[in-house]
Parts: sequence; structure tokens; C-alpha cells
Amino acid sequence: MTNKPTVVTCGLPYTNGLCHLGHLRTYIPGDFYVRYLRRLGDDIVFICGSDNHGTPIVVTAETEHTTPRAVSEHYHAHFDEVFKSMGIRFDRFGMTDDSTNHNRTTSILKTLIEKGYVYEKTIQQSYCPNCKRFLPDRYVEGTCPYCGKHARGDECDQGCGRHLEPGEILDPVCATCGTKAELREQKHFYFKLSEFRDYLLEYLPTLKGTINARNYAIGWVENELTDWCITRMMDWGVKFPSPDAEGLVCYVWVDAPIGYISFTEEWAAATGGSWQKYWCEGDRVHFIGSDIIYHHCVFWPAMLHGAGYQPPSAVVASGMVTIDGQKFSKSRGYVVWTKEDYLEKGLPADYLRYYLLAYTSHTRELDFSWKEFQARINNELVNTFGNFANRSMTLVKTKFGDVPDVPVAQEIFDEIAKTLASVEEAVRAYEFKAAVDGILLLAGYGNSYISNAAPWKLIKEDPAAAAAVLKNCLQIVKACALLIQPVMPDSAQRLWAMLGYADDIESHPIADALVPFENRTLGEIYPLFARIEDKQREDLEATLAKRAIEAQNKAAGKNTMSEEVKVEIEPFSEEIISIDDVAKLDLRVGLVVKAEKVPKTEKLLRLQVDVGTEVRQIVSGIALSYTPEEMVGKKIIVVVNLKPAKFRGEESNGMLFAAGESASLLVPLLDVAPGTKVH
Ligand code: B3M
Ligand code: ZN
Repeated sequence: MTNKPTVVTCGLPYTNGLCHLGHLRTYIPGDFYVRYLRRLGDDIVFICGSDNHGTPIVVTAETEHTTPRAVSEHYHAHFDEVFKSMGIRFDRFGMTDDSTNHNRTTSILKTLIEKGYVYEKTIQQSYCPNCKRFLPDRYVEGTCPYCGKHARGDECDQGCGRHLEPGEILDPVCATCGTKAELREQKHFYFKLSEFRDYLLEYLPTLKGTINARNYAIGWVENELTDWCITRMMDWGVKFPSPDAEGLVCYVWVDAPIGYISFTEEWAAATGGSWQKYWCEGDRVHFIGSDIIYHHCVFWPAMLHGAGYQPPSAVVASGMVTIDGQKFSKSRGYVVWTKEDYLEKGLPADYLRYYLLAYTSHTRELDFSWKEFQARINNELVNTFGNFANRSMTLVKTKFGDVPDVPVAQEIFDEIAKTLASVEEAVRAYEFKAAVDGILLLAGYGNSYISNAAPWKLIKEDPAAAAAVLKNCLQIVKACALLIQPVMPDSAQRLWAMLGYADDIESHPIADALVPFENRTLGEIYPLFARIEDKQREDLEATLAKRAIEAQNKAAGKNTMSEEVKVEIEPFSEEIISIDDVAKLDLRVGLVVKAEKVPKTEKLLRLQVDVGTEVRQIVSGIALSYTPEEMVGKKIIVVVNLKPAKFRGEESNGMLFAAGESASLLVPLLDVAPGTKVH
């Protein structure tokens, strides 16, 4: 145990969207870390809240015809609820727009101003002549001056990932109306970040946490450190505390991390604790996503140091999440929503907690798939952990009734002690996967031990020896329950009750794993984990696939079918055909190279389709669903051995496939060359 009081924080979610799997990659390890260290006896306060300021929230409020505060409260409540359902238990979950944070931010800014770290500067800022307003951050889009990729006003989100200063973006365009922005003069306030270079170069090598955070930040500071514009021209935010700052609020990345302090103050006020104990002495550990390392390892320590506060002790940066190998994207439909896609499907929070912690090391990219999820849960939780616990307890109950009154072997205590040491080391080193693997290894050890000793056979020849084996097993099960509790609190509590304890497992230190298992009556034994069946996995996959398709259709401007639309299903044909009948159809991939409407008809399009060896004319009744322009470039499936026919005098040499009233075209999902045979 360490005696240093520690405040652990998790990055604050913006209040303009729902909680998804990407968020959880930071919060679940944060929660696990806190739970584990607390049960080693550490003094920890666990702080988070929602990030309410910044332009995206104003944009959302404008679109929804409401206020940024109302938008924030709505999503704040959502995150609060989802975190609780996922077993993520913050001591305080505050809001950056609450008065504590306005006050703390104002106080820190005033100190920075007094100490001479802030200066005024007039810059050229984008202005939309159509919307008649200045365009901060996400109100403007353009080209990144560093890498040339399309970027948002304050960050190059699709290219080099850099933070962009106001006025830096090239070819600025208004994000709301698309008008080319003009440059107009605007007065702003700057923080003298460049003066903190030496400080940061000295500080950063001492920063603990994951190596990706430290190295990335050192790289930036060694290269360049330009002063930082800390104001924005808008109403929503913390008013900049200077008499000449009419209309300016501070930039969201100033008041957001200050929220960590404010929320600790709010926790202290509610509980009678001291926030200074953590912020002026103690340790400060920030769990964040790796896309915001710069803000936490450069801006934040400089600001804290400038204002006379202690900098972060550790920054723990999690890798990003991809979905089925695809970059996470709401607009393309590659997203797993925590509430809708997980909790509301009746899946236990513990499974996802386990999966996210055990899947890969914390700093690596995590590629989510339901298939892998199912495999992990079934193999590791059901077959190893659950099976071992269940076999041990069931045998004791059926063969002996009560727990046999025999001592536990020393080798078992040695194995547990080894596990406790290695898991603690891994947790303190932010190696969460290694920690969870260590726990599963102990369960695996138990599983092999019981299989090899085969007490169900042994009992016939030597009941005393069988009793000793089972007692050893129960000791391992007890250790596993105590160790796994920070990963899967609900399951651990249920296992604790099966072991016959009536109290809260959380009230026991992890070290109780070495306290000999007391002779007691076991509780009711039932399987700890339920297997995820293929059917359930397929349903989960279908939700994801459907969302991606709908997003693509939406992007292509097509109507998507909502859940409510009921389709009249035509009866299936009664005639059964053979495979030879199917083989008669020669189906090929065709590329539409030209398309026109057939004159004086409403429904007919005349298509020129490249079928690999030649270009065929096909006439099709799809004109109500597709314009000729839309059809050009599409790859479709064509019958190439159909007898030619004439429609309204136009020859048609082939046929394409489309489904339903809307004539939804059958197209190859992957890119294949024209002429490719369809089997
Ligand atoms: N609200 C969310 C993000 O950029 C941002 C975090 C603030 S932490 C002080 O991931
Ligand atoms: Zn505009």
C-alpha cells in the first residue's frame, strides 16, 4: 500500500453525444484501478464529470433549438446513469458548467494573469459573412497547415492530429452554411506556453503512467512550443476574467481539466473531506484517451505550474477502439452504444468490464468484435473461471455437505501469494491486461489442480485425501473471488455468497485471499456465468451490420427502412427447383457505364452495362428509384444469358436484380471486376 492520498480522474465526456464503447476503454480501467488499490488499503478519491463547454455543444443546442445547458444536463444524466450501470463508481461526477468550476477557473486564470503569463494579441480570425459571426473551433473547417488534410478549426482530426490555434487553418469555410470565411481582426488572450518549455522538459521525464503519454508529450515539447490562445468569442463558457475581454469566454480546454479540481472540491464539501490533501500534496493520476495526451501533458501541467498547483503525477493513456477493424465512426455506423447495444440487450456489465480489461494491453488499439467477445466470455469466464469455481463448490456440497475441516496445503498459499504480488505489481504499473491474466492464471491453476487430483474418483478410495484437495480448491476459489472483485464486482459478490459469506466482499482486503478458508456451510451453488450462444452473438452482429448499412444509405441519400415499416411478405414459391436449374442462370457483375431515361416513359432506364467482355444494353424499370446519374458507376448483378427482349422499342439484352417497392439494387459488397461470375 502507498500512504500517499491519490486523486484518480477520468477524462470528462462531452455532453453532446451518447456513451459508447470507446468511452469505456478509459473509464473501466480507471474504475478497476481505483477499486483494486482501495482494497490494498490506498487512500483514493475517484473523480469525473461532464465537459459542458466548447463549440460542438453550442452547435448541438442550435440544431435542437434548445440551450447548451439543457443539452448538457440531458447527456450528463445519461453518462451518470450508464456509468453506474457499468459499475463505474465515481465519488463525484460533476459538471464543468456548475458554479464551483466557474469559480475555480476564474481564480486560476486571475493568478496566471497576475503572474504575467497571459497577454493580449489581435489575430486574424475566420468570420462568416453569411451567418454574420466569428467562427471558433468547430464552426469552421478547412485544410490543416501542417499535413494538408481536411481539418476542424481547432484540431486536425483526420490527419496529423495536431491542435490548431485560431486563425491557423487554411481555406476556412463556415461549417454551418459552407460559405467561404473571411478573415477579420479579433482580440484574444494568450497563455505564454513557450515560457514553460524548460519546466516541461524537466518535469515530463518524471511523469509516471503509461509510456505513450510521456514520450508523445516529450516529443512535442522538444520540437515546438508556441503560445496558446485561451479565449473564444462566444457566450457559452466561463467568462474570461479581464476588463477588456468583452464577449470572450475561456477556451474549453482551460476549464475542462480544472473541473478535476472543482469536482474534488464538491466531493470534499459533500463529505467533509479535504481537496487540498489530494491537489496540493498526494498524487494526481489522470486516465485519458490517447488522443488527448497533448492537452494533459503539455497545456495542463504548464497551467497548473503557472498558477502554483502541483502537476499530474501520472497520465494513463488508453489506446483507441476500432469496431470490426473499422475506425470508430458515428456517421459510418461503426459504433457500439453502451446503453442501446449492450445494457439494453440484457448483457451483464461484468462481461464487458472483463473483456475490455483482458483483451489487450491498455495502450494498444482494441479491435472490438462480438465474435471475440463471445469467445473470451465463453472460454475464459465460463469454461475456466466459472467451471473451476462451480466444480469445486458443487463437489464439496454434494459429497461432504459442509466444508471439510482440514488444513490448506502450503503450496496453495504459495501460489496465491505469488499471484497477489504479481497482480499488484501489474496494477501499479498500469498493466491491466497482465493483472487480469494473472487472476485467470490462478483460476487455470485451480482448474488443472482439480482435474489432475480428480477428487470425484479419489473420494471412493481415500475420502480424507479428497477432502484435502477440495479444501485447497475452496481456498483458491476464495482468492479468485477477492482478486476478481475489482474487475467484476457483481459476479464476485455472487461468488462470495456461494462460498457462504453473508457480508460484502468489498469490505475485505485483497490480502484476505491468504486467510485460511473458514469451515462453514456453502451457499446456494449455481453457474456463475452464462454462456453467450451463437444465436445471441448473431443478433448482436446483425444490429451492428444494419447500422453500418443504414449509415451508408443515409450518406448516399437513400431512404432507409425504419424499424416500424412492415413489409408484406409474398408467399414463397411452391415449386422446388434443383441446383441445375439455378446453374442455368449465368450471373455476372456488371458496371453501369451510361444511363438515360427511355423517352416518353416514366419508369424505364436504358443502361449500358460493361459485363467484362462487352458493353450490353439493358432496359430496366427502375427510373422511379434512381436517376441516370446515380446509376452510372454502380456495379450490379446481371443475368447475361437471357433471351433478348424489347421494351417500348428498346432492345434489352440482360436483366438486373432489385428488391421491393423501392427497387433496392443487388450489388456486390466488395469491389470485384465487371464480368466476374456470381456463384
Ligand atoms: N471532453 C473529451 C475528449 O476530448 C474531452 C475530455 C476533457 S478532459 C479534461 O476526449
Ligand atoms: Zn456561415
